[in-house]
Amino acid sequence: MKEEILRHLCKSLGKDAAHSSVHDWRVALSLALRDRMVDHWFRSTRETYETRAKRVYYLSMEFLIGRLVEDMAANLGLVEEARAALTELGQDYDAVVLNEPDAALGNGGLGRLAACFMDLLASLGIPAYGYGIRYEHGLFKQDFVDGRQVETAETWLTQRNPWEFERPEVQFRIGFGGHVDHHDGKAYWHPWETVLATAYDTPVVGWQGKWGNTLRLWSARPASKFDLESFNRGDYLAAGRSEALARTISRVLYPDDTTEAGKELRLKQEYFFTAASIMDLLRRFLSDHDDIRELPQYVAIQLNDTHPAIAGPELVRLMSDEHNLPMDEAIELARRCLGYTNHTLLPEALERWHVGLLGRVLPRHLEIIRAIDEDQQARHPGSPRILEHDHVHMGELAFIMAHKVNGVSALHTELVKSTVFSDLHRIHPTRIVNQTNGITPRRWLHTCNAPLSNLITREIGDGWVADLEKLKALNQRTGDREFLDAFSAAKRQNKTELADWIAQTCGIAVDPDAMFDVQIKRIHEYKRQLMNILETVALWNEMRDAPDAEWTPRVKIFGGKAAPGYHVAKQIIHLINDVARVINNDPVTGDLLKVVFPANYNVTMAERLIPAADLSEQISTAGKEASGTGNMKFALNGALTIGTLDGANVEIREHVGSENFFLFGLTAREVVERRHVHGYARAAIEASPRLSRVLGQIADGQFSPEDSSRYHGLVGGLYDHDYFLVTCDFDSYFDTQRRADQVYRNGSNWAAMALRNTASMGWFSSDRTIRGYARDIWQVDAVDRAGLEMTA
Ligand code: 9GP
Repeated sequence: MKEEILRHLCKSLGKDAAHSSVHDWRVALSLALRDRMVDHWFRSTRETYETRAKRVYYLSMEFLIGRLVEDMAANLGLVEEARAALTELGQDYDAVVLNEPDAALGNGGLGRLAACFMDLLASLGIPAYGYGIRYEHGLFKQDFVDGRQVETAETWLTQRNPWEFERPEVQFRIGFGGHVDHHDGKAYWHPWETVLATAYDTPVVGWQGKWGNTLRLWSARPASKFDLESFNRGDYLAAGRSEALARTISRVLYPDDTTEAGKELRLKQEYFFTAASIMDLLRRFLSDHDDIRELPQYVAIQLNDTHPAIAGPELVRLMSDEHNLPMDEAIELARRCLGYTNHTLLPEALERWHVGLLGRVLPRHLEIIRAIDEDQQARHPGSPRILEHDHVHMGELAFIMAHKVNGVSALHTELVKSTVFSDLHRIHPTRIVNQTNGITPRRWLHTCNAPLSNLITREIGDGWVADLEKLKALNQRTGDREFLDAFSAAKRQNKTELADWIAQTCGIAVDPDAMFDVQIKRIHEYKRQLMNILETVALWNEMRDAPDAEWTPRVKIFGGKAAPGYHVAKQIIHLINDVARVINNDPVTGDLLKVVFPANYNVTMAERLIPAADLSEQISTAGKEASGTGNMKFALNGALTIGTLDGANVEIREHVGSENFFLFGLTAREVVERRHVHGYARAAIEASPRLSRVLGQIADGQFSPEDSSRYHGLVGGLYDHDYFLVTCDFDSYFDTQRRADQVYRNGSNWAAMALRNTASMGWFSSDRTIRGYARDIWQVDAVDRAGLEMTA
């Protein structure tokens, strides 16, 4: 390893060890690790061709990969070797690992799930490709200026990305706009604009390095030649225009789509990567098969949300316009290949495109969508329409074009059946299935939490890393004082490290013995960070009223970004920072209560916070969080959950036992009923002196003396249209928090409850999830090449 690192430093980077930076060492180490992956990767690809195995194609606008060095080293079993090699070379391994930029090609749960799935597909030896976009700028970087969120461009690609292989030979022409001619019973699309999709491949090797799959990300390039004539005329801008326009498509993750131009760009991004992926998989299939009718036997395509839903019409277009299949047969064949995962019920996230826009950008696809709509009507008269009120409804399109549609937790799947897709479900009663999300235990315990991971391995061996259900053995230790002490010591070590990091990055001193209460996720009204900060103020009030009473010291930790155009979410961020400033400087409460909100939450920060958390905040309005996966990561790392009966919380609670979970709040059904009660929010506030007081303080500018009316709108909104029922759940949340305080004061009881959480989370490994998809949706075999035991 040492020699390989030095060789890369010299031959690949052209650097001399004596004059190399941390960055150089990190790239050299990554290249050395990548070398070790390549053989496994080639072997896997060869085997897939030889056995003509069915391949899974996972189409996702987002892959929230995070850093890869540790992940790759762990899967290859090379962490110790890499550490030793760098140490011998006089380098600090941890600093080298931390030098890697956090690849944030995603917003949150959906993108992180896609990354976990890539790990598991490889670990289970399922031949698979992840397909997405190689964004030049991932999710924006968040800073706080006077407590306000400020966004700047993220720049992960300004340094060399050592993991990827550029494939200039793998290119597809992607058309936009133009018109469609029909003659001799055939359609001919003449796009007005064309860009090239170029592939970049990252090998993804599973646990123990036995199988390698590919994450293929597409980058946009101009299809036209460089305009030398304009350049020679001195018109340099004109010469570069087509290049700039083409590159725009893969420039940023989630462009602001509140403008028409933004909407068009987003639609082009979706079509760009979907079309390139479909063309690529068809090319691969046809290199080995003659009859396109066999496609469903060899190809399973999973649509991660509706973003790649244009895959249905694109497959139909290629099969009918280019391979001359009748349209109805093409529709049926495409359907047999496609599966669709729904990740949200929020109406604003279920995509709809105006027919004017879709017809302008993708005229042939609009015709095909009409044909699919008619085909559905002919087979099922009265079925919900894909095209309605001048819009193309991508959820309906994805549903109708998929042979299976899945929700991501038991509750969410039931709600998918009974709400957004109730009519389609009645027509196709076996199409919707559930696949509760899962997480990879490799990244989310083994790698991110060394103290706990080592303790578990000492106690029950290391089989749990591959088969998480083995953690169940720890249930026998919940009465073992010595083991509980060791378990608490591992948590304490993580908390101490986090406290040091908080002191360095936020300048706030926190006590590692206080309860670390963590809410990290996108900032959204339904996730109710607002309720958390209101509860913080209420607790602060009561601590100040009786500072000598018996309190459990708390550190409230927040992390998350608000979408740049989401005004209320940004106000919530501002409020948390304003409250933090006041509370953290209050000599009366001192160490009893601190509020910490480090900027720029990302995967790396999650890996730091989750192992150190005592309490996991999963407090969404019931019925709104499709699943959550952070909830699983926390429980696995021995945090207790305070949560509502929402998303996967329901199943987590069933697994860890209701006595080891702090439940509060209205159920999904009660939420719907409560919304029908006239003036429910005002009534709830008036019935709660505690909440009224807090809202009064915020509205009066107690936390924003420089601008006392700053939160009038936010507070007024709670009185008038508290759609997410913060007011109705507040008292029950507050009381449950105090119950958590009490239990925390009895340290060994808390530790036993936390251990039960860790021990019971085996079911939430994405091994189980991927096996479920393989069996129920893709009809492929999990070959268990990595020696993972079959638990499903
Ligand atoms: O909001 C859901 C989250 O609950 C879920 O865990 C995640 C993965 O399934 O998907 C999120 N949805 C989105 O990010 C957008 O639909």
